[in-house]
Amino acid sequence: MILRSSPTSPFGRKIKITLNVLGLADKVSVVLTDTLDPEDTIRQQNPLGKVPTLLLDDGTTLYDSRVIVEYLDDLAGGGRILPDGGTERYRALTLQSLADGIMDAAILQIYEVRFRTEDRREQKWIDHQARKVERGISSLNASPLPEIKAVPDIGSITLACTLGYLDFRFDGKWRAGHPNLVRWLASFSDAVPAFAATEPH
Ligand SMILES: N[C@@H](CCC(=O)N[C@@H](CS)C(=O)NCC(=O)O)C(=O)O
Repeated sequence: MILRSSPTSPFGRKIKITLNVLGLADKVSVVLTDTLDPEDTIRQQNPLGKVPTLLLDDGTTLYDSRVIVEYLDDLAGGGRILPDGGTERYRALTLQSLADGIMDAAILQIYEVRFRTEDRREQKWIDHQARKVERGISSLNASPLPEIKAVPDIGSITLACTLGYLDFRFDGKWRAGHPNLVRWLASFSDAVPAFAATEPH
């Protein structure tokens, strides 16, 4: 299988960590993708031109990260990082949705700066996205956080990737005033070596 991704993508990092904790890393080669390059073949593989995109050996293409995670969990036997059912499953999926949503809001702020010249930037839009990140981080810090395990569930993996992206692009400003999350991320990093191994660069 081929994973289209980039070293900075937090959504791609979700998949790299998933592959590692499920013991599937040797079944996938990562092919570097430049989503800004109109000549990059990613646009033929995924009309949205986004990473992560997974190309299966039979020619099937899977996206986005949530679909790829489901596929890989099934491939590994099922119920490994996506709990099979009940409260645990929906807690993990909802945490994935919240952490994905924070990533989306963070990425939109970066794209506003990347795609618009300074005089055309819309501060109200940037602030609107920044408030989503702040509310998400505060609510997570105030809630019970998932137990740390060597094979974490998809909620934990996504949360770690989101915090890692905020460290990478926003100088770790989220850390101030959110000690529970800071402690949680340090424990996650200790328990899951794939987190440090996939640090964005
Ligand atoms: N919902 C998607 C989001 C993926 C996404 O936003 N990827 C970014 C990189 S982190 C991307 O490819 N951006 C290029 C673009 O929007 O054109 C997922 O879960 O995979």
